[in-house]
Amino acid sequence: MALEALKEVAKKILGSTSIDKKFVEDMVKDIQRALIKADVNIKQVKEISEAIKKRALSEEVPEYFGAREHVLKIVYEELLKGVGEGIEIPLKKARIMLVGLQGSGKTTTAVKIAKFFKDRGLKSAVIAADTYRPAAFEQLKQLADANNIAFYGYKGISAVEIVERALKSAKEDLIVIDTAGRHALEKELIDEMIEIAKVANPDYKFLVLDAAIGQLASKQARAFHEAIGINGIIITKFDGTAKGGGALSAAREIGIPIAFIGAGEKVEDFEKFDPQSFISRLLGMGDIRSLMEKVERVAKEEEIDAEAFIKGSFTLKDIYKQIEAMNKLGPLRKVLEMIPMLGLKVSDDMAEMTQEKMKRFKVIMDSMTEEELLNPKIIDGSRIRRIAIGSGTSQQEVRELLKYYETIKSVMKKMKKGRLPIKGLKIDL
Ligand SMILES: Nc1nc2c(ncn2[C@@H]2O[C@H](COP(=O)(O)OP(=O)(O)O)[C@@H](O)[C@H]2O)c(=O)[nH]1
Ligand SMILES: [Mg+2]
Repeated sequence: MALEALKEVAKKILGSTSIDKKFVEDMVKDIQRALIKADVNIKQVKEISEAIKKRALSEEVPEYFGAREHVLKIVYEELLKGVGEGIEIPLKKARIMLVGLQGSGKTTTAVKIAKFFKDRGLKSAVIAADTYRPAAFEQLKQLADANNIAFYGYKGISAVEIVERALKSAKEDLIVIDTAGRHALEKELIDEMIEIAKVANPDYKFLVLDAAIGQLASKQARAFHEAIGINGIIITKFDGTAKGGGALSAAREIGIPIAFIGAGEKVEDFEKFDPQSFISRLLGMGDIRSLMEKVERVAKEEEIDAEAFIKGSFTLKDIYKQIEAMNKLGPLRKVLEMIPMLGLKVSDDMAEMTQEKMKRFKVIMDSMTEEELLNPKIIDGSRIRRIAIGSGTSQQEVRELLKYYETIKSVMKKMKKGRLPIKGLKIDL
């Protein structure tokens, strides 16, 4: 998938040695290439990349971020603007009507939606209102049965009559109406959609769009919207195409939210569209925003002394604070994904550090004297033995902690010349 290239962009940002004009320009070009390849519409590519460039070159880096984090945040925010809103569907009684061209994925999606809400506690059902395709009835019934979803379908009557009859007997909370498509949006199809919508009075009319159509998504969505008025888009087959950006940008362009994304043939390959986590994942990171907020908050709380690093008087006490800060940040893996140096540069050694290990280190440091914490150089063999016994750990573990300290210290030294990645939090953790 072309958008995958954005992960590389994020990696480059976090791994960069300095964020200067040249870096920003190259980065913006990379982003443009990725978006264009993904079929995002050109106007939006321009808007997004210009906004990123402008902000990255002009904005002052906020106190609690380093330049890299700041630029990454800008990229994230501008991409987020580019996809627009999601849609919140409350867990209560609702009727959802699906429309879309033949083969776009309506029938599969009908069951995916029904299952999605069933998994969240609603009773759900599907209605087979496609009388156009001969096997449509069986296809939906089989899928519904396989997933324990109530199925309503009747043979020998019109689609409108099917919906009318089904709705009379269906008592489920969440009802999804699967309709027929055509190869193109023709009058007959439009008339039928309008008639069905009249008798069904759906709370949601969702257009099912095949991601593979790329830039054509915009024209198609517009046409359906004009014909019957849709209030959400479901993008399907996001797994199989490099062109998914086309459908994403179509939704934004027309101003219709994206409700769900289907990324596979299986019923489980389906998720509610959440712009923030979607973009975070495109950039290959956990939930960036919430993590950044946390980092900011913890940085403020801990007030780790930035001066100490600059002067190079980095002691075990800083490691101690670092570990405390880290505990507040939550799952280590997530933090490491986010934080540049540790995650990417210093890398594996530290990445492999488990939370458990951090706890052990803390215990070890609790058995050290103030003098040892402030001046780790004095910790010789006999002190190591004493500390190990006192903390109920092993000498090897104490040595490990000292080695960890040395590693971080040397990274800090190298960094002194550059900037501190996250001011305040310093070691970045
Ligand atoms: N890879 C992939 N295939 C899908 C997805 N959604 C639907 N399909 C496949 O697309 C084809 C057409 O789907 P169908 O639901 O029959 O489309 P309809 O004609 O609009 O009802 C089927 O082979 C589905 O298995 C998806 O998200 N990913
Ligand atoms: Mg179908």
